[in-house]
Amino acid sequence: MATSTLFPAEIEAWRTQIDDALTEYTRFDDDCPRHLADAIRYCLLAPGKRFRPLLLLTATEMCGGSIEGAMPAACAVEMIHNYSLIHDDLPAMDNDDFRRGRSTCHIQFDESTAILAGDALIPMAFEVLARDIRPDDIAARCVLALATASGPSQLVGGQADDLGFQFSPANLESLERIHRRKTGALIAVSLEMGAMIAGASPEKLKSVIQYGKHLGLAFQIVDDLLDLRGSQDKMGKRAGKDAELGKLTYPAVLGVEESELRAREVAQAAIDALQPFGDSARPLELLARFVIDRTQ
Ligand code: GRG
Repeated sequence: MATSTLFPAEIEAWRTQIDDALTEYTRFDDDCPRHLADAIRYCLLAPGKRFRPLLLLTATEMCGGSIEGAMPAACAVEMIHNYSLIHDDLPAMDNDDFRRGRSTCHIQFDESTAILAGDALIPMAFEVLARDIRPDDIAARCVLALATASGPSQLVGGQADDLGFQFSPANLESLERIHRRKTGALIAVSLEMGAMIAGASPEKLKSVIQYGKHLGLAFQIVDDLLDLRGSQDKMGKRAGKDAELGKLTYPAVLGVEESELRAREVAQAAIDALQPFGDSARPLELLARFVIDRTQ
């Protein structure tokens, strides 16, 4: 699964730093059982796009903050994202055997280890924020924002509705409500934390959150389109799973062409939300275009 050409070069360079920081955060003490540590590293260090941490660091830089200071939050959001992928792949949920170009956690290890690896990543994320983000009041704001975005009304609620709506009649409103929470919340909070850590003004904070909400939706529309016609080799996960599972998707509701149009429209709305940044909005504009044009 190739991940190296997805982002502009200057943003791409942060990927190695993110991977190094994640590696540091997965040096466990002797009380963490070996097979659990192996499962956590197997998933967290697998070649994902690191899209959420890259968004977070981009927001930090655009708001004048330090990349080093924001790195713990970039790792925390990737930990929550990874727990959600591990649990989503379980037989009780999407029952997937392939992700990021390799066997899913429960196939490579076993189901109970996969559940526990996902479980462990949740407190790890909050530990990293509480301990390594400075000053303490910003750490507390990050903890609250990430807990809210990954909680029962956002990430987990979106996932619950997504499972509940399988084989339901297609309806655009339900679909967008699911994806705003299941995909959009974590993307928006990545930008929010990145801006908060940089001490962004309320106006800029509002602007990146708005951008994140639109971008999350665009990301999901493209994800649905890729699932429909993407290649397993490029995506590193099985294509065609949504239809197999009877999932409510954009192409199922709007058709392919209308979904493509909607993705472009929503990505443009994301870019428009960046007005308070003027010319310095360029990096997030580029990321919005990458989301639309991505093939993995
Ligand atoms: C189990 C609480 C819980 C939530 C699961 C992650 C998820 C929610 C579902 C997976 C299926 C899906 C289509 C989710 C939408 C979000 C999404 C597109 C996830 C994949 O993110 P990428 O493409 O993955 O950024 P990589 O592997 O590159 O990090």
